[in-house]
Amino acid sequence: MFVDEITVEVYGGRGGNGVAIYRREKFVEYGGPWGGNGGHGGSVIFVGEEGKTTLIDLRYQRHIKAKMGINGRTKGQHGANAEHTYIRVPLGTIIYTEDKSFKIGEITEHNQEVVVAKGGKGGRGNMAFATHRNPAPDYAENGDPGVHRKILVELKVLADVGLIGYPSVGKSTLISVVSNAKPKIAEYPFTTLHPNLGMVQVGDESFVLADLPGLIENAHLGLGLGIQFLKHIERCRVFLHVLDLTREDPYADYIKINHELEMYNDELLERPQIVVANKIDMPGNDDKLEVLKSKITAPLIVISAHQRTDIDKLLKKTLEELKKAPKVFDHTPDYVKNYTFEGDEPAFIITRTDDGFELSGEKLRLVFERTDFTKEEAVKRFARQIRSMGIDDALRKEGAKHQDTIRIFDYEFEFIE
Ligand SMILES: Nc1nc2c(ncn2[C@@H]2O[C@H](COP(=O)(O)OP(=O)(O)OP(=O)(O)O)[C@@H](O)[C@H]2O)c(=O)[nH]1
Ligand SMILES: [Mg+2]
Repeated sequence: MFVDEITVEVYGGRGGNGVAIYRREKFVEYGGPWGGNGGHGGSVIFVGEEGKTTLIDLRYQRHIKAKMGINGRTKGQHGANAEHTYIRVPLGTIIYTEDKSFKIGEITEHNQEVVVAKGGKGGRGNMAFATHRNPAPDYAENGDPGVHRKILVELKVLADVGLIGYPSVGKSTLISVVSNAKPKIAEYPFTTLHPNLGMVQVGDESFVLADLPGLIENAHLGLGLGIQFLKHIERCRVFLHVLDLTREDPYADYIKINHELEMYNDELLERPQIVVANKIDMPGNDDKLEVLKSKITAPLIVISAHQRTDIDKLLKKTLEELKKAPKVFDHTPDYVKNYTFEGDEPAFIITRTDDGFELSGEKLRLVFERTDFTKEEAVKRFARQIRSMGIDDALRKEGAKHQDTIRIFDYEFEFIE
């Protein structure tokens, strides 16, 4: 089965906790802090895999969770960083936030990596907090939570050259004789239900060819296999427009298919096309061929895919056009570079509740998550940290009074003046 769009949930691993531990040795009178840092959580990383052509694997893993970092230990030993979780995806995979408002990344090359959910940083152990003023801190940080989000994963097949044309004109037959691809071939329309990719070798050069499902009139409106496959031709730099000489009016077919391309995305008409008149082995079609020759200005190559007539000529011409053709980029705007929580969001948000105030915000959450609330010293440190963020002043400005309840995530405090 072919899957080219899917939503999955990804979870970066939580960072390991730092620990608060003291040194106890026979001849050391005052043991110092000796707790190590936690290891970093693993990230979920998508990696490009040349041979893959579908996102089907993701259908069976809708929740992808990376491993947690290991907690710090005594003797100042740091916990190990968790291994990353790698998911192999086809080239041409584009990753968006669930609502598609942001593009997180795009994979166009073999072994290229895109981090889709970063793991959390490990927390610092009490050894890391020791200073002259506070040589024996009795607190450590918890690890940061990993990024958790829903992502929309979309595949737009990445091929250099795309085969387009009506059903049954011989597109699959052609890819099967020029490449390693083994598509289904049959005389009924819509034999090909999803794109097939093949590597075509021409001398010591090569290109990737895509066999696409047949198009019919009004495909751009959803007819036949329709629009869902038109997106796969958007990335091809050259089209082989296959015409079947045994059809009634191959020239009319040519016009109609080009119209479909134009209606879907008018830029597609600017891509170089080579017109491939197929099935020349079938007699009685000379008149139709003459019409094509007189009316079509694009390069025209006459072949028989079945008999392998003039295939070399076609491949040489294709390579020639490919060398001249400009690169094609995905046009979805790329916001990934400024898509971070830091900077975009306020450090904290104050909302009024029935009995007091509620605090939220990504930065505050991070400070909160790092705090080990079972340790009194850690709680005091948390209070100092949020004071330095300006939260006390802001609460006062919002009208907070002595003994008002302040809720911070699942914790409650009393406001003390
Ligand atoms: N005589 C002749 N028949 C051909 C030639 N090339 C393909 N065919 C036949 O045409 C029929 C359709 O071929 P396919 O390769 O499946 O056509 P397609 O364009 O991939 O069709 P869809 O996948 O339905 O879009 C098959 O019966 C082929 O054997 C050719 O050069 N000569
Ligand atoms: Mg086919």
